[in-house]
Amino acid sequence: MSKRDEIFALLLQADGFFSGQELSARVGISRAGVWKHIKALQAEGYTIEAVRNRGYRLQPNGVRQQEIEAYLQTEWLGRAYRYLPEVGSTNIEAKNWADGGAPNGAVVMADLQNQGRGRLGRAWSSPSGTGIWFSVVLRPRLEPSMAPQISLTTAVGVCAGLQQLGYNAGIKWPNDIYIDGRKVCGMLTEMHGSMESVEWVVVGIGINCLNKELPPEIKDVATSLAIARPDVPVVRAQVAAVIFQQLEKYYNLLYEQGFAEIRQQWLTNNITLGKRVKISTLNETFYGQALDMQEDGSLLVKKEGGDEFKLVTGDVFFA
Ligand code: BTX
Repeated sequence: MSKRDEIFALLLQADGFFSGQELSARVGISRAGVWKHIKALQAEGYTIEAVRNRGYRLQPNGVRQQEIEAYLQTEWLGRAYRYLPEVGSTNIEAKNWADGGAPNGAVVMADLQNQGRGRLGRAWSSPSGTGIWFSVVLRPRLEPSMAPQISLTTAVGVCAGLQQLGYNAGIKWPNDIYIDGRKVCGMLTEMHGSMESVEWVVVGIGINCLNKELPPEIKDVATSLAIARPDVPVVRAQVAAVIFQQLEKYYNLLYEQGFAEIRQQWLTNNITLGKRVKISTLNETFYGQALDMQEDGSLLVKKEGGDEFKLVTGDVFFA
């Protein structure tokens, strides 16, 4: 544990103020050194009161490991955990960690991504102090052709977690999570392996939590938990831990029982089927009606005035 993590852990456990002198003695650095770390934690977005003769008092509102663990009930997902105050993209960090031997269920979490990525090279807005931006390393025993099942299972898990927390969440094919017709969460799944077997999958998940406002370019299509339900206080560490638990539950179900039950859950919670949609693939754009999500994860669409179309990759818009 770094000195900063030690200071953080002591402040987190303290019931009220913790004296600067005692922090300095317990961690084994000078009081000026303690102050330097307090400033750094404040710069990460933590509210830490500093009061003469009393010491420091922390308001835990972040996503460091100790905060997550206070809520975490999983067996394997999120038990190996790396927190980075700022990173380019957690998916890139997680892929590097996966290559270096990260265990199944390892999580990389950031407070801020300065190059958060969406699908097809798009950008994912990930400002500090607002969301949970994380990537999970999975080592499933699956054939590469079954990778879409991981993405759909992820959507089912995140949706279940948000519903458990009281949000009216639904899934837009394949794996965006919507509340009130707006996107609250996106996912980016990346895979590494041979033709026969998957070595690792990195699932990157971004959920807007505390944002009161969203950037102009997405504010009409996106939302956050705080915007969706201003009446519910949002604790990011709790949101993350609940979602970790639901993800673990549904990944276990996928591995133990196959895709059929996951598909049922997806169908129950989807907001896509039956709707008029605009489909955009690399080759064409057309309108139609979303009919079904099939056993292989594809979306069956009835083209307007035309045939049925099996969508494997592409974007779906409500039309
Ligand atoms: P996507 O390509 O489906 O969505 C990207 C599009 O969504 C953008 O073009 C923009 O219109 C909109 N958008 C951008 N930022 C947000 C936001 N914060 N909320 C709602 N809409 C937004 C979805 O790609 C996949 C996103 C995965 C993000 C996670 S965060 C952790 C991990 N690390 C990383 O770099 N990406 C993943």
